[in-house]
Amino acid sequence: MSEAGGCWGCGSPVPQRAPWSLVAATTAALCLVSATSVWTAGTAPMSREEKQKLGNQVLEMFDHAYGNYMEHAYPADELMPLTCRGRVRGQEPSRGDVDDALGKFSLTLIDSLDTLVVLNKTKEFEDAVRKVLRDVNLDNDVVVSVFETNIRVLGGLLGGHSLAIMLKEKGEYMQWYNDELLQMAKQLGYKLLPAFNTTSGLPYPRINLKFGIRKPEARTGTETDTCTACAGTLILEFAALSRFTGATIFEEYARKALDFLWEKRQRSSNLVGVTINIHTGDWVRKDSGVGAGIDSYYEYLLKAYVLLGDDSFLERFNTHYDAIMRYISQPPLLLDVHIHKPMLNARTWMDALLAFFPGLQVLKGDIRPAIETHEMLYQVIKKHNFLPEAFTTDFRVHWAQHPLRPEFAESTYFLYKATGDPYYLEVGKTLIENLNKYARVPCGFAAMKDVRTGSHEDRMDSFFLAEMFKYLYLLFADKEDIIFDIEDYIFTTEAHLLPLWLSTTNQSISKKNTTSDYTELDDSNFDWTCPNTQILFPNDPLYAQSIREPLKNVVDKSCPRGIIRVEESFRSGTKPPLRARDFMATNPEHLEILKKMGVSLIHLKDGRVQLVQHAIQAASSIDAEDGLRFMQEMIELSSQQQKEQQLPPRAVQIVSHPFFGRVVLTAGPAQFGLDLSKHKETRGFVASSKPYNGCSELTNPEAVMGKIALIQRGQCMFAEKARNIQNAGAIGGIVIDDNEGSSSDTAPLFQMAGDGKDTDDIKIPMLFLFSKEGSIILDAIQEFEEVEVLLSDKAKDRDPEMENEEQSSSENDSQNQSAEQITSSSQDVDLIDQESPEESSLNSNPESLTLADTDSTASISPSEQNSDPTENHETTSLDGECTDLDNQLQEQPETEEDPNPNISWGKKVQPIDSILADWNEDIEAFEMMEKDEL
Ligand code: DMJ
Repeated sequence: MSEAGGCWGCGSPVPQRAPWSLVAATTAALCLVSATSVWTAGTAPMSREEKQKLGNQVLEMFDHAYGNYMEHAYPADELMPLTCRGRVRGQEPSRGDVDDALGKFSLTLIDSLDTLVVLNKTKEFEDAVRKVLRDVNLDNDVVVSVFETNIRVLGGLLGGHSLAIMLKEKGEYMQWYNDELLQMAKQLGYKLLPAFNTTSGLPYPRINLKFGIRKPEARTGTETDTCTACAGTLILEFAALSRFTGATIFEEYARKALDFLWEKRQRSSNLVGVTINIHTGDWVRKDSGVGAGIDSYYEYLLKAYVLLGDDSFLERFNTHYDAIMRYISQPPLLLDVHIHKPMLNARTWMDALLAFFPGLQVLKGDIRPAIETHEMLYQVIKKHNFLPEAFTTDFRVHWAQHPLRPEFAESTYFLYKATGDPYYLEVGKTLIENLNKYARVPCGFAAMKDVRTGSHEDRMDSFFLAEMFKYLYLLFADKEDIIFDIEDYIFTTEAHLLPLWLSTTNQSISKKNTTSDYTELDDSNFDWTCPNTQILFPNDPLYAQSIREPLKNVVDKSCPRGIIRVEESFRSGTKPPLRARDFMATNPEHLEILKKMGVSLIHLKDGRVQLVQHAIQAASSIDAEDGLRFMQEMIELSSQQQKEQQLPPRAVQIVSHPFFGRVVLTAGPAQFGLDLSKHKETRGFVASSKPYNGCSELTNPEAVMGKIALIQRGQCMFAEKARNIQNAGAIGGIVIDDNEGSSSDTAPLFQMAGDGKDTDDIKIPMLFLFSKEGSIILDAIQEFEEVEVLLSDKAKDRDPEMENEEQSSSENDSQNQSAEQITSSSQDVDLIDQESPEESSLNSNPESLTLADTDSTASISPSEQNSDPTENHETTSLDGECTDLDNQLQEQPETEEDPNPNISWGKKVQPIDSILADWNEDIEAFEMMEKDEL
């Protein structure tokens, strides 16, 4: 999908309903082909040399990631780039669901197979295929995610097979190849099939590779729920497997699961929820977006149409797309809503996975919203260097990790192909720079633990190699840079390549088992055409730029449109008489109002205050409603306060050779000592204190004088340790956890509390590292006498002097050396297994306010939901700052109709029973969202 690949789903220049299989490549070429050549203004065009330079940089980065994986991790599933070793499941502390991708099947190697060919590394591909055939065992007693195994391993094997046969046909490479990867894929396909043994046909989320589902040894099969994407992202791989092998069962099973999801869509909104019960088909989580949990379900509907030429998939996709654009899309935002009440936002934040959506919109041919959302995401990236896992509608960080996800690069690639706007090449260049600057470590690329501090996680996911390098390389590549025609293939969600000729092969199962329930839809619902880009771009080469321009300051001057819907419910004349932020528990007038609203106030023994609302005790139904709204406000205020009270993590950055600032460790702050967020960072060499626990006067003051002392956690209070090292002349301290194997990857970070006494005497900065992060420093000391670190609130740019020093040493030398250095085994730090007394002082803040929701916990009330766009605008303008976005938003004519005419969104008073019923549903969804994990 390179030159014009942005428009696979479009049919404009061909007769409607032409069989896709016959027209895919030509249609795509006609759709967007001339965009690059007509560019005359806006971002300056990038020269061929510059593009080649960037392409070569991507190749070098891939070598760094892949080379280190092969050298230090293979045959393990993934590389741990900070400790420079393989991640073997069972040998590392469990990370929960994330580990379900690891099946002891050399995941990263399989996921990288077709990337090697795209990057023109044919010899390495040949070698990698031989390794897979020789070493990989698919019969391990390990429980894996069906979804991840399908997209990464089955997809990886099929992508590898697709390119292996292409190469074989060319006559130079892979002449020995005899469909061995396909045989492995088939074996794996059969291993996944028992997961579909449910009445619904939706697969279980997990399966044991050796024992399947049911057997007691399987340790799985009791799950009741799965995510929509998990059940709806199988058709490309399963259909390809069927069509390559002639074994129809795979395509049949995947179609059946898709049919079931389609049947279960919420009929009035045409949306699907995030999780579904695999036995009953009931929606478990009724919130709906285009990101985590749903994303690739939509992607696969459109791509299944492209690959299989089956109209029903396009019809389904278009029906959902219409609903997405009606309810979820609030350009440039994409905000989750409730499937039953699609005018009601379910969240005030977005997750990073939705960054694939602009790419999918390009594929569909809807360029304008794709440009808008992509630009908004780029503004977020410019602010934080990477896209945080979740960010709020006013663009604050919600979840600070970034596991090197490729979705934004994917959308950038498709937008470039669609528009030919060199702006997107510049975007790609920024992505490359940020990866090298902030994520590159001596032994690969490390995920960001916290984009705010720049700290790392010991993790390099296989999708980084499967997707990121492919999209970045293709972005800068010209046709002649790739050894095959990429337009003959479609990308799976993991960016594996499947040949489009599969659409005409073994089609026998195409229509079997597929429902034909489209009677309520007519042709006008189906968008068979793309915008005619031949007209669009030549006439206005600044088209994309003109769409981006109003969004340039969207992040800096943010207008949190997503919460307007919530806000307006309070502004539509029905806000509670007392606002949560004004409430004072000592004000008798306020207490009187609370009483009227049925809210009682309980003083807890520990000094906290609890609010409980019994709607039944309110003076009237309107007061009860006010009370519920007050509770809702209070919950939001309280959670905001709690967030503000949490000190953000800090960073320990190793700046001496060979790290040169590249390894950044997540550290916990202290409630005492120098506040690193207010002061300049502290830089110094490290030295272990004696005694190592730092609980008494140090016996080695000469060793720690002027240095940053390392101290082990336990046996006395954190503040006591700080005083002892300070007295010995240390300029800072790092407390290292005494729980062997603990890591900030798996344990929540905390603040080191004081000792309940005045700690003003402690002047030096103190940070806390979990054992794994601490051992990286301890290992470094073993290897080098001098290890210098920087304690700060945010990783600092690498020292230019260090950069020069680093550059001057030969790259190979430096890499090999550093790899050796950090692979050395963990130092035995003589751990003492004793409860740490300091933990007792880590309790909750007694001043904080908690809310009980025994009778009612307020959530967003639907009764005041107002869909009037002018009302939206009024609210927005009151915020004062929302100039650019505001104008942009005004320009969007809102044509949506009330999907459910039985609900009066503007009605002021709703019967209390119905309010409570609504709320119960919302609370349920809200609680689910709280548990939400990407
Ligand atoms: C990839 O494994 C796939 O793209 C999947 O669909 C969801 N996202 C991850 C990478 O972020």
